[in-house]
Amino acid sequence: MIAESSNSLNSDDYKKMYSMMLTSRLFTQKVLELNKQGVLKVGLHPSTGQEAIGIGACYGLSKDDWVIPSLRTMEAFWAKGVTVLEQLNAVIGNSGSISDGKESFHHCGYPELGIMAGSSIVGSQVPVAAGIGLALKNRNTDNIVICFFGDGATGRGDFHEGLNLAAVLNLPVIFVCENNLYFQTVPASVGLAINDVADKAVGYGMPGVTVDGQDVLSVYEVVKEAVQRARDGKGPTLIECKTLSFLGHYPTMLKLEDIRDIKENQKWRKRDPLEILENQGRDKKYLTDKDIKLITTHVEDEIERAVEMSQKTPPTSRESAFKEVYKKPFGEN
Ligand SMILES: Cc1ncc(C[n+]2csc(CCOP(=O)(O)OP(=O)(O)O)c2C)c(N)n1
Ligand SMILES: [Mg+2]
Repeated sequence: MIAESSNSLNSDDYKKMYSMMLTSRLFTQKVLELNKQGVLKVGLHPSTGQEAIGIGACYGLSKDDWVIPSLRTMEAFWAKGVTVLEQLNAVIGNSGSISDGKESFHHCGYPELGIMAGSSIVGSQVPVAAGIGLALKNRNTDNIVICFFGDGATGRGDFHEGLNLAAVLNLPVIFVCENNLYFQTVPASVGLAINDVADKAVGYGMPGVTVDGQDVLSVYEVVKEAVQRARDGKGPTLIECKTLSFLGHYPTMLKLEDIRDIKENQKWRKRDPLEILENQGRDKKYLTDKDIKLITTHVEDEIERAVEMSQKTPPTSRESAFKEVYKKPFGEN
């Protein structure tokens, strides 16, 4: 089933969603630029082209609802209230980072905002989400957890265990697959015997929905329905968002032209999630050209300020590497 966009959002919502999607787009651009200049030691797994998924899915969640991002779901952080400066400090790994520089921003957890730290092991967040769902259920809350992962993760045992457990125990979990048609360099068609990841849901006894991952309003509506189902005690849903990472897997390591079909890439770029929302906003008169200009200036300023402030933030100390870890420095008990 492909869902249609509906009308439950107002002009303010359109502006907020646009602003957060643009934050991802420009933040990524800035980090990659600083990395190229040698100012930043690391790059990132870009979500460019996929911005509608995390924003559409997380928009309107409370801080008591949980999310676990994939290595690409940058948008979940903005939607849950993390600032550009906090995320930039986390990319740099300086003392302003929530983990004191121990994690790249994809894997940072912000427990007070309901963000569970993800993991580098593809798919390992899926059974963790079932665990969070079980804890929420046992506490008799109506809170839910959204778990993001890529199409590649759906071939892992973790995926099977997590979905099976969530269905068997009727847990409040929404599984959101960012189906960007590739696992790193490998086309999904090589590792998946079916076209639609949502079809896997039937094997677990839960609803499976395919949605246009370029359309933030459609993603929002589909996830909202699944969230309500989970809050009502009706159990988990698998949602597949069709998309493409416009910049490929990790552009500072792997060149797009070496790993992707450029014609396919160009075709997808014509369905840019930001442009789609701009057009939807103009049609409804919720987002004017003046609004877009103002939002762009605001986001650019915020990123520039964050770059300046992060450069003034001290590096982590040697001692901090041994805080909150089991292993003590050599020579200590
Ligand atoms: C278990 C495991 N195998 C391999 C890797 C290396 N790796 C990192 S990202 C990635 C691709 C994952 O593809 P997908 O789940 O579709 O997510 P995408 O990167 O496309 O968003 C791979 C193979 C890993 N981190 N963990
Ligand atoms: Mg993928």
